[in-house]
Amino acid sequence: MRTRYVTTLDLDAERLAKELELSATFHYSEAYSDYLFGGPWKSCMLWACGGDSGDGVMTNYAYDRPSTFTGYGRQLPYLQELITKTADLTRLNFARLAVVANSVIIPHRDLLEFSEFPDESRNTHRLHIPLVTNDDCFFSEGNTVFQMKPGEVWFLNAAGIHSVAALSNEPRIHLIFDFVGVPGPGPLVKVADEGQEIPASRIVNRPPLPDSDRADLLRLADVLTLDTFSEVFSIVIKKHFRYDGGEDFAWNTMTEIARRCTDPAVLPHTLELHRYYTLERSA
Ligand code: YCP
Ligand code: CO
Repeated sequence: MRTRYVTTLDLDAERLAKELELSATFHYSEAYSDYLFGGPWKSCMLWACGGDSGDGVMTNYAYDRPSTFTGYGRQLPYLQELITKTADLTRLNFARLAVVANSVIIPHRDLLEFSEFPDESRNTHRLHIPLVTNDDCFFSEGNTVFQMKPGEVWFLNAAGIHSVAALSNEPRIHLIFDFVGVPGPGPLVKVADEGQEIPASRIVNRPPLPDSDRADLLRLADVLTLDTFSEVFSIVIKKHFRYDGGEDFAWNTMTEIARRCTDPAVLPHTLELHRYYTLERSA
């Protein structure tokens, strides 16, 4: 599924704020926080296979049972309405709230752990609706950095390498849908589909990374050890969102810094993480 903008929904600010306030009292899973440097990845299932809000680990749900609203989803009538009017519920496996602040996500591919799942239950299509966001939130797919605004509906290619930055303390709250990819009577979304590629107005035009900045980054080799790995990688990922360093900049640069550092454990660790986050990961 290619990344594309679908449409913009008119969010009811008042009803939304009320429900987000209530949802703040729910238990959020911190599963997948190992993908982040900075604040955790917090998620809360509103609709799930089997109906249990579960532990947030996408492979740990009852894929053999029908999906339905969870106990949390049932307490949020406005978000229920939003989910019901947006998605073809017959092919919707999950809808979750995801909250992140002050953090960057390692460039990664999702859905790798579902390779053994049967087609009828496998998550293949991912949709985002930002509910709360700000100018310091960025998404990247490959070497394209873009921003999604509140109420916009986007299909995101979760199987491609993507990354996120939420560079302030203000929480970024998205509603995230995962669908099965089997054919159905109609489209996966019930809202008017404008079917656009990433609109130019949403793309962040980053200046090319100056050579001197690249040299500065490579000198992080002087301080890179396993203990400082997160900090160094986080600096590299932040650079990717502000400057265009070319295709696969974050992983290439981190690997090059690891190659230059004195701790011999760092390079194999980097290569292993690269494999895990972008190539191969079993359930
Ligand atoms: C997902 N993507 O499939 C994960 C969540 C970050 C990476 C955390 O939802
Ligand atoms: Co992801």
